[in-house]
Amino acid sequence: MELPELTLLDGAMGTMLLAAGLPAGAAPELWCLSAPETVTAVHRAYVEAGSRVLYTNTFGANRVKLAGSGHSVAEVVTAAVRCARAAAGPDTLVALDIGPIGQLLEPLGTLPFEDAIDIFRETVEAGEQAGADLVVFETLSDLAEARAGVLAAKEHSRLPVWVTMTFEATGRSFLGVTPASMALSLCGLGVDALGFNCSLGPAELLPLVEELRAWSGDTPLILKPNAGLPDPRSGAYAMTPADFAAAMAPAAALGVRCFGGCCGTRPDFIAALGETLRPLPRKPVQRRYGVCCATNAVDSSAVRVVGERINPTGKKRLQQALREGDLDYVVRLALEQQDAGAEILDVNVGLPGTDEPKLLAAVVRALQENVDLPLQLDSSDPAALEAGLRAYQGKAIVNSVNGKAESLRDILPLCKRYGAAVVGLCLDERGLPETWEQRVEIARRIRDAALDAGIPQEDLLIDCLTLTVSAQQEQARETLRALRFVTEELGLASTLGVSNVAFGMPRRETLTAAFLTEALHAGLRFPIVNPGTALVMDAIAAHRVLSGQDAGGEAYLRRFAARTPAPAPEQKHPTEMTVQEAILRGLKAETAALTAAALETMQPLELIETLLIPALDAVGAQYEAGTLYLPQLIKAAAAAGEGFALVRAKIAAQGDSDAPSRGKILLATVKGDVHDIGKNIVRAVLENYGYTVLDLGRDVPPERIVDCAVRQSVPLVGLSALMTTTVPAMAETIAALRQSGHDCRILVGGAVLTEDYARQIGADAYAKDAKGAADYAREVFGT
Ligand code: B1M
Repeated sequence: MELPELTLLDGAMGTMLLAAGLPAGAAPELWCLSAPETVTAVHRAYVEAGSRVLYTNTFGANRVKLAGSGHSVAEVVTAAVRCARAAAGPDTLVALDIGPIGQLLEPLGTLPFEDAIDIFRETVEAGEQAGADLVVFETLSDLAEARAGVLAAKEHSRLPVWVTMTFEATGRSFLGVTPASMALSLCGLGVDALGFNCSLGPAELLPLVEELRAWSGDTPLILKPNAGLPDPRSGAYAMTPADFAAAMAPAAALGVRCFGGCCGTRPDFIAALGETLRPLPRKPVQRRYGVCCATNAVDSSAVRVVGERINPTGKKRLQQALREGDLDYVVRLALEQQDAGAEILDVNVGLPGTDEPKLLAAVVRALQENVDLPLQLDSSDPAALEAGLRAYQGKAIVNSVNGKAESLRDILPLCKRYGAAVVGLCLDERGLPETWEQRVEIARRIRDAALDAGIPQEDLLIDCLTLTVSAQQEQARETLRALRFVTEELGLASTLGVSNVAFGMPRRETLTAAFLTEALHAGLRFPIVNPGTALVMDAIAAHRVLSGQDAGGEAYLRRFAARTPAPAPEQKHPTEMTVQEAILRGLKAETAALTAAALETMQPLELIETLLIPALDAVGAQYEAGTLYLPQLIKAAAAAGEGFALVRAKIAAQGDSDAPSRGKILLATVKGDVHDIGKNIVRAVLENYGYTVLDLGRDVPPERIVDCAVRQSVPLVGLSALMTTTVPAMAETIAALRQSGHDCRILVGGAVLTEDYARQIGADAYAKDAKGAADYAREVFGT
């Protein structure tokens, strides 16, 4: 689909329907069936304002959100496409609009990735059948969900695919995705256009558009922001149509071709865009290539360290871990390499007698949950590579294809389909060539095949292959000559596993580091090394200074600042980790082991106060500072949960379960709040003191709390809230309890509360911790 230089999209739909009488809280999509003429009237108003792409009223038309509505996805989507088509002129496109599913995908939530693809498939198929011209996924903040959408559309329809994601003022999506990761992954999957919607106002989004463009090249960009930032009190958007259009105009110089509006915009905003926007000369940009995971992109224009240690060859402990499904061990290897300076991790799980596709996918999932480094999937089995690539939420490197016809035929299409970069090994049906010229000849053949398969040459890394000098001394020169030619004459990036050069020789590190230095000098870009080898990493640090990649030698100075001559970089053995580090890294097994060890010498409450809570405070502070993202917050909470479970068990074991109850206490975390770690500690301590606790859980509405307190004649109700936004729900619950006439005392707690505030909202008491809660219970029950 060829897009004109400037294309006007439409503006908000939901608010237009609300203005037309849609009851608040009703599903707007259902109006395509019950009030189609109103929906068409909104579309028509946008066409009259100049829109040339109409988004169907199907934002929530998926099987999860429509469940219980009495209507199928196909019914709603068909009616919605009809509504848009009825307003569209001959030169207007109808875009099937698809918003987030409404459930978090694994591992953050419970929705499996393949189920997400299937949910999107259903909507896309209905849209294509109903005659939509393209499909647009919008308002996504999870790269996994965006990938699921694109794969669903590409695998089940012929429609062009657009994707817009929602970013925050931090420059990342709510789930920590960067514009670079978004661009690398989605352009790799072959989207037809990409950009931002909703999020912020135009002015706030322009720097992000600039970054997106640097990583997405010529792919058309979309900008559909809100009408500025909302007034925090009224929620109203402040921008006028003229302000909005003026703020959008500079985006034409940044490669934006599709302009529209989101929350707070109306047809007059689109009309103003039409009057104001003009094609502008494109600001020059340095195109960037690389690979990424969802939260971290690695630019391939500089030397990048690829960690080699996740490879079972010759490693008994890793072999055992892979056979037993001990993925924590694999994650530890990954973290050690990250700490030692790896920027990409090679992942090889090929072990005879295992199901490699299943294992590679599982390892990929475990690694991307815990480590924010891009992965290089290392296998010769196309089925394993496909399973790994499907599970990988980013742009991976495939290691490898070689010059054999079969390898090129089977593996390159996979790289193209999943948008991966690829390593090309200089060997073919005749084996490993002895001369540098023959290697270059194979590199050329691989490059041509990659280009034919639609893979840009910037996504190809040639491996000229390292042989052992102890057996074939002259081969080191051949490798280096091939490498230099590939770099200088073919203009391709390269990779090389260097340590093999020194096999069978004394002081292997010395020889490896020397060979690596020569290889870097010949143009090596992605050395595959053990980042735990100090000499090797020192050689890379030195090369970065000498080649100008380390500006001012700052990284070099930092590396050696605290060191006496060249010891190994610090590698922390898991047993030396602190509870805080284990929680920060989201390591469940380590947190449990370290907590269990600490419990041997510490009292449970002391351990909570001095180790677990400070660790979570550190996590919370980093989250607030924007240096850690929701996925890590969730992982850290899950790891801390392992520690808290052990502490609770210890508290319970110290109690006397046969003693008669000292009284009944109701506990709940209030409506809208899912934080329950603190409340669960309070429960354990109260039970330990001999009270019977009725725990209603978290996110509990006031009615349920009142109902239970009244029916069970509970004399003491304990409420917990952790967020400023949920304290009002606590006040509401207290008011409801008082209004019910039920005679009870109310105790409140949680990190956001204070004594004063507790009094203001009508509580009888505030406890700063679990022990304080037990003290107050003793006061209430007199025992
Ligand atoms: Co979230 N979270 N979280 N979180 N989380 C906070 C609370 C936050 C302060 C982090 C931050 O930004 N610095 C922030 C709130 C900001 C604010 O309102 N001021 C926040 C946010 C924003 C969010 C989300 C909105 C993030 C998002 O989705 N964008 C989201 C909210 C979802 C929702 O509730 N609707 C969210 C989600 C989560 C997780 C699910 C990932 C996880 C909770 C898991 C769970 O509880 N099952 C989580 C976590 C772990 C935290 C932090 C890091 C730790 C909370 C905790 O468990 N502390 C927290 C930052 C922090 O507190 N430093 C943060 C340990 C616990 C033992 O302490 O609960 O205070 P606490 O309990 C103590 C005392 O307060 C007292 O005794 C306990 C033991 O001493 N106490 C009582 C508690 N209740 C009591 C009741 C009593 C008496 C004493 O009598 C009845």
